Amino acid sequence: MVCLGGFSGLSAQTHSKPLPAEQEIQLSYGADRLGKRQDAAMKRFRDNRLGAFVHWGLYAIPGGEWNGKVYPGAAEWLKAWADVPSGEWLKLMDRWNPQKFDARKWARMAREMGVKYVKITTKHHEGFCLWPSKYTKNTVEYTPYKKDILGELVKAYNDEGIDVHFYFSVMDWSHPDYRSSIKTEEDEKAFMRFLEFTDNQLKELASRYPTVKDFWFDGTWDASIKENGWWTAHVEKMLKELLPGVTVNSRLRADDFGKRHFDSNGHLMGDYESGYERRLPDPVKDLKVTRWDWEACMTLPENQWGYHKDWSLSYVKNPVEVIERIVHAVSMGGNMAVNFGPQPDGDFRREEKLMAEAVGKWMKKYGECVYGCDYAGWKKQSWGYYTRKGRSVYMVVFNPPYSGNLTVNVPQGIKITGAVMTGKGENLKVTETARNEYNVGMPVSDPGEPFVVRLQVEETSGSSDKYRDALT
Ligand code: H76
Repeated sequence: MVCLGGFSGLSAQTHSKPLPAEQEIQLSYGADRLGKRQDAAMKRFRDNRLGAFVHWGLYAIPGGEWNGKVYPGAAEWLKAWADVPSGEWLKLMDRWNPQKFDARKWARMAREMGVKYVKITTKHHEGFCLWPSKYTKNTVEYTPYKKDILGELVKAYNDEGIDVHFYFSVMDWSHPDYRSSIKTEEDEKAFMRFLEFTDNQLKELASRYPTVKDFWFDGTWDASIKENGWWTAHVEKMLKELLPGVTVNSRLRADDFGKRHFDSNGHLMGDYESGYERRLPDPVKDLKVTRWDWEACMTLPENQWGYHKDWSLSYVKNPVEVIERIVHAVSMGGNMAVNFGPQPDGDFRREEKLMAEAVGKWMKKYGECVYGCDYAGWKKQSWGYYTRKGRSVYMVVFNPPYSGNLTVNVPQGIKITGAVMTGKGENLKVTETARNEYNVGMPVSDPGEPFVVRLQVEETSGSSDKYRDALT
């Protein structure tokens, strides 16, 4: 049932060029739309830009350690690393009693960090549900804590104006009917029962928590699921009928031929691409990502999503590195979800609290270069990244050059008429240095942190439509 080959699912976002329309293959379960969704719900998803991911489940209790041995792999996969049978793993439920859990505190922390949405693991691969599902006993209801964690979180985040997204693993290591591959008629029958069980759980989530804005599917890489692409199309349709406007990630989807994320004609399935896990597209070479919506997600250590007690096992990113990844994603038209793995007692580890605080402080000052922003269409410079919102183009400076001159190459027909430090209002010196090239001077005193310059931009009469589009 454990499919470690599953990690290959992460590289499935490889994208082949779409075929000329007349050569396209007829698909029953391929993309049902070309190009980005432009409705209000999708715009909101996109404009939010910064989100948090929360991985919380039974795996937080052992925190990467089983029978005295600490496993360096991802803590939420410990059941697989230590080869723990389901019956034994689920005994952790007797110890699920997070006395420090306070949903309102979590929501305040998210607000302080400046995230506009939170993606919560409703059920990870282990099969333990954070809501009292009536379709299984592996839920919070049958723990000493008893209460509906998911319900409390949805309410608390929504009360703070934060959108809630649901992470849901289709692969379920604790369900007797789950199959990673189908070899016999018996397997087939069991797996069809499992798909029905999954439909029921999803319908249950949609009706119990109707404010949910997004479903982010994971654990969809096994052969059994790829061979049933029809079911992934059905789930997308079912959720959209139940919850108008809801968004669904590409990772859910497989087409008639088991092709994932992008269908056999090269068109994105689902509403946004979701393969950038712990990595980002190259800012120069991978501009194709600006043609569709996408969301990346990142961990602070190299690869820990659930709580792991030993963070000395790998490098841990500092707040500036987190901020740089957020801006990098936005500069290429993507979202970023920064992960948290709460402790078994319901509190957050110190490192995560400090990170959230530092990111929040920066976002308060400079967040206008993130929220509602998009790819600017300007040539990348080594000092950092561009983002844009309507007529404002932002320079987000991470590496000021030794010269103190920030080079800006503008597209044909664009003129820079001013440059202002975001947060401070200081005007920066702008010098035209060549055709379509400017130098923007550094602020007088060193900001001591990544900083943001808002460019005032004008179009001259010779401006091509292409760049007019980039500015409106
Ligand atoms: C592999 C894998 C899973 N996908 C990430 C988002 C985590 O949930 C990890 O366990």
